[in-house]
Amino acid sequence: DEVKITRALLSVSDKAGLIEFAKFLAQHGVELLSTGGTAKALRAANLDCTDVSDYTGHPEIMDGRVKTLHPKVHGGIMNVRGNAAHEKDKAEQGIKNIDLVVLNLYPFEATVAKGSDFDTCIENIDIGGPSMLRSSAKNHRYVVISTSPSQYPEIMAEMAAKAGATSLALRRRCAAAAYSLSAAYDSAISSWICGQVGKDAAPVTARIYKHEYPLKYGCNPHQSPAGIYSIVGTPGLPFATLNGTPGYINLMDAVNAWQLVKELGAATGLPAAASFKHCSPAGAAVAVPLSEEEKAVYECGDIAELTPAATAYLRARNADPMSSFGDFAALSEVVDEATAMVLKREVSDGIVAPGYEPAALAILKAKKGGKFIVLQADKAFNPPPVEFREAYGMAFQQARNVVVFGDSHLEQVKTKAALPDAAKRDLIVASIAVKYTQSNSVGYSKNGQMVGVGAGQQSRVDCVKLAGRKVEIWRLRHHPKVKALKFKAGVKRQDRVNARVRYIEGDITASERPRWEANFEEVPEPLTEADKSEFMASLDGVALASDAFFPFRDSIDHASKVGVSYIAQAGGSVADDSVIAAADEYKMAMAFTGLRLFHH
Ligand code: 93A
Repeated sequence: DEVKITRALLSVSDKAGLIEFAKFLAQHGVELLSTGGTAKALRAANLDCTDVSDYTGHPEIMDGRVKTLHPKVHGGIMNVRGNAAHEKDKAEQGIKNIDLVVLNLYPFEATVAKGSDFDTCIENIDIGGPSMLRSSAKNHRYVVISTSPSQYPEIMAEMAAKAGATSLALRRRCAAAAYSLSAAYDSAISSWICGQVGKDAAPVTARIYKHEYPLKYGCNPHQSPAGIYSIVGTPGLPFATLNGTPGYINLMDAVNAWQLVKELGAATGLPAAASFKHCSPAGAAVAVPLSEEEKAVYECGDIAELTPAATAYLRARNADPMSSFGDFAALSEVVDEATAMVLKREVSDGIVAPGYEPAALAILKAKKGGKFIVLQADKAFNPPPVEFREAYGMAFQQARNVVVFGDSHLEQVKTKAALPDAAKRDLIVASIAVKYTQSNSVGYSKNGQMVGVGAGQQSRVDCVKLAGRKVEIWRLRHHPKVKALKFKAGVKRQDRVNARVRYIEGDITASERPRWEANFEEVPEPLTEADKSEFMASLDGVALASDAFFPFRDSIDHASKVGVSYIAQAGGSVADDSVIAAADEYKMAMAFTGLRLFHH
């Protein structure tokens, strides 16, 4: 299985490592054949080589478009050594064995990425390189095909150990790498040229993924292998990892959370933040300054300077701080020190943002014993307009949901009550949040902040109720009795959050009670049903967005219990008239957006 290398053809665009490798080959008595630019580089380093054109007896023509496309090249690569007929052809045509092909291709992807014009991109489609790559990979029984400088050390090590020969195992690995490169190269060309001829062109029938890094596992520890791939022919991944090791669900959260804050920031002109759990937001918000009461309720009165970014995250985290435990955070703006300080004391898995001030990055890197995940999003990243995903052996294709929710979606007000301009911001916040929430989803917002997100329910009204319960808890956290709770020193932040929720819920069991009471200096008086309903009755001005139409009026009835005054929903149900009548009964303003925002 070992084949000694006697003659090599070198033809590389990326000349990294070339000279060292060629010197090694020369020292092992390998004859070097080479194309124009590569030969020049070898000779400049005092290495002897034969021009391919001297070997073939045919000059490079047409500006190098035809230089290695010759039977003496491909016959030298592809002949079956020892085959009588092939040996006869070789002798008659003056063909010599080529046992090693060292090449890398014209940098097509880099040329496209630079924004080069059409003709320049076309000129950078390599033809001769992939042809030699394919012939030598096919004949790897005898030939080594090296397509990347990263392979040179391995090849040199084998040759050194085997007196100038290589093993079949190495040649087969190299062939596999070569065909993968060839597929990826053609895929990049195909994606680019399909884009050039417009969306009516034949659909892209195959996408090639490039392995970027492995993941510990997928959704669960027994789901391995797992990894992250970029799409060949695109500029790469949207996030750079600055700290920690993101997992599968972290990255799914980051993908959703980053899009949400990017859109929310752009739609409102304010810094935006999100707090994600299991691919849905527990909260999202824009930087509307916090009142003194909100600062007290959100336990952030001690922070000297609340910057807009810190304010946005505090609001996002405080929609539903019980659910936000161990969240993945996202910021639309550069993370400053104040935001990092807020995150520092929360239990959180990671963050994605377009940048980090050095002091903020240092704080975040130290979090979680150094394991806090910090991702830097590329603001200019522009994913392909069509996306694919695989499930159970099927690939699904759809156009990305690129619609940008804004004022224009709030023009069709169907109710007697008009939609005040001040309410539009909150409906935009809620609508963009549900756009990135697993369906069915609804979201309630107030003061530029989500105050209840309902995700992934099979029925819409359940979603309205579930999220409505979160609004109630959020609201009752402002009740004087809740604000007056006296926690013992040493009770952790998240334990205070959870104990308050149980206080508000009120259904504490006898066996739960002693442990719950142990949180407090003074055991609090119960928060009665009368306390709750009186306090809830004073809540109004809440905005509600739904990711699709309401099929019955029951959702409106339930929404009325948690202060909803404004609604944005798709419309288009057979029950629209009765849903509008219900909104009118409660004096709510309701806009039909004409836009369904299911998300999976
Ligand atoms: O223009 S080509 O498609 N025609 C060819 O016959 C050919 N042979 C090798 N491009 C061709 N190559 C490519 O030239 C190689 O794949 C390599 O990328 C590059 C090396 O050219 P040079 O040695 O002149 O720098």
